[in-house]
Amino acid sequence: MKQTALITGATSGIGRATAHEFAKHGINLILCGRRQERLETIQKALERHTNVHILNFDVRDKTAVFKTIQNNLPEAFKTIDILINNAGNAHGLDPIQDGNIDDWDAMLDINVKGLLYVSKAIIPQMTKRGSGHIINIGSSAGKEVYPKGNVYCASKHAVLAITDGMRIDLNPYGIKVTAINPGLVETEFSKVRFKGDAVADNVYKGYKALQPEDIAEIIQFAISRPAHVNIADLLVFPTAQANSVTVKKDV
Ligand code: NDP
Ligand code: 8X3
Repeated sequence: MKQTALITGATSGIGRATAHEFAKHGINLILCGRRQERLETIQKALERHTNVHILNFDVRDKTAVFKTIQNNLPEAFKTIDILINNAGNAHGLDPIQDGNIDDWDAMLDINVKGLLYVSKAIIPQMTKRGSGHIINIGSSAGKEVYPKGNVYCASKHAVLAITDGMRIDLNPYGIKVTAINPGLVETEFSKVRFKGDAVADNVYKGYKALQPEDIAEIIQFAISRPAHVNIADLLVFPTAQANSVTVKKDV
């Protein structure tokens, strides 16, 4: 039986790479994001390999999340075996005293509350069936706090706490819950964090950062373990990175 995965943040970076990886393995895909044109382009590219349905919603919009997931899924996509909670970003990199309140709202609303809304919309069918796999994309920023990381780090610490909480509460239902926590991955992440500022161009320079495909392969590995194996919590860095502030760069 073909499995079905719902991936949030599938229009870019880790989410898009995961969609490609899953398509290679014939997994049915529900791809979510806000950029409709990108969703359609990715759908077209992947439909050669598997069945693809696209859903356009902002994870911050509680009503849209529930309405879209409950009402806009064709019969063939209604049973979701794998949920990849990936949508998220950092917004800004400022000391707490200079932080922008809109950035704080965005990070907490998207990275934390958005993940909760999407999970809440999907968990009931998993508990009912007594099966499912939820993968939350955390970050090394959820394991440690770095200078000016304050609220982004808080949002990713929250993702890890929620992941642990889900694993405990969903344990009676046989549902796997996994946190994948990457260090520096070369995506649009820095463009979003620095709002297109030129500083974003330097984040991945002078060393080989993780590529989104590296994370996608790890996610594929996690979802393809035998039924009795759950990867609970995985931290992955580029070789050049030892922690959030230690990165060996060519000068
Ligand atoms: P990208 O910026 O490339 O991708 C972010 C994705 O999230 C996009 O598809 C975007 O889609 C989606 N998204 C953002 N805001 C919303 C929203 N309000 N509603 C719905 N979707 C949204 O970044 P990454 O691929 O790097 O990031 C993916 C995840 O990985 C994030 O949770 C990030 O925190 C985490 N991560 C990233 C690391 C990195 O170094 N890059 C390291 C560790 C973790 P759209 O704009 O179309 O809605
Ligand atoms: C993304 C990695 O170091 O920019 O979560 O916080 S970092």
